[in-house]
Amino acid sequence: KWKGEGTTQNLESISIGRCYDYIRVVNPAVGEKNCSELWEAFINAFINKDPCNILPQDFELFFKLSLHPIPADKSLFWENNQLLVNSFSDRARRYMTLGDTLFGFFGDFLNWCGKENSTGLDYESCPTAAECENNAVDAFWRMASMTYAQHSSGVVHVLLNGSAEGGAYPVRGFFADYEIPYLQRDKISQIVIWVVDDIEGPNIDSCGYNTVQILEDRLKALGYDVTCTDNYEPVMFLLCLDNPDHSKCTLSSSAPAAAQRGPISS
Ligand code: ENP
Repeated sequence: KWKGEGTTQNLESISIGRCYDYIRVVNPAVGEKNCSELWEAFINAFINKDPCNILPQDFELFFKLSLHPIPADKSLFWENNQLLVNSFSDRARRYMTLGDTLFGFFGDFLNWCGKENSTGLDYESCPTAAECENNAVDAFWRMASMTYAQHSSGVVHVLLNGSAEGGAYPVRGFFADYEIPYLQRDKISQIVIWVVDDIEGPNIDSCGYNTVQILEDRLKALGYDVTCTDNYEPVMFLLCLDNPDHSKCTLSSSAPAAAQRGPISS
């Protein structure tokens, strides 16, 4: 019926299992959460309703129950580089992206929708954003983005892809529409932007150019202290794991000569 993929098979087991994995293994610092109650709050947001009329507020109870503190200086926003950002954040060990919070972890990479006049899930198909903006998945991520932005504090980071077609900063997107407007100015000391190109990719955007300039201007106009760095080295190191021979991946020769020559064999 719809053009999009249907609900992920075994959604209930995956979500409840992820919830327990998160509170017991990934990030026990969040304390006790009732994972079955979270699941109920989650599906009650969209089952037995018109799948094209789901609003972020429908997930309010789910977000209230799953909310936990986001450590200061650990927030990392992103666009167009999900796999890179996943390895960089290291499941909240280094940074805590939205996908590394309990509420983001719960739904990451999954798909879901209900059916009107039925308490079942639709495993056949779900509406795409083009078919209807108010679908259950987008409503969830809108509320997730707003909640995450509202609870971010200290130094806030943004990792953008300088090789993305159409620009590193999509001027319409989750970051632009559901995160920036919900950041709390008085809790945020600085916004650090990193623009990293794909190793083989074109250099479409950089700090001070095109859409990155638009982002910098927007954040400054909102009163933020903004810095921007191109091809931030720690992220380059990660990219270089998969491209060790690329010229961009040669380590600069600042190490002492003996260290560069390697171990002395005698
Ligand atoms: P995409 O299109 O690269 O990736 C979407 C994929 O990431 C989907 O598999 C989605 O799970 C999962 N995902 C994780 N976090 C988000 C998210 N936060 N979101 C939508 N999908 C998310 O990502 P986008 O659309 O550009 O969104 C990036 C935004 O996420 C940035 O604003 C960043 O700061 C934020 P699923 O369940 O849809 O399969 C908000 C919207 O964290």
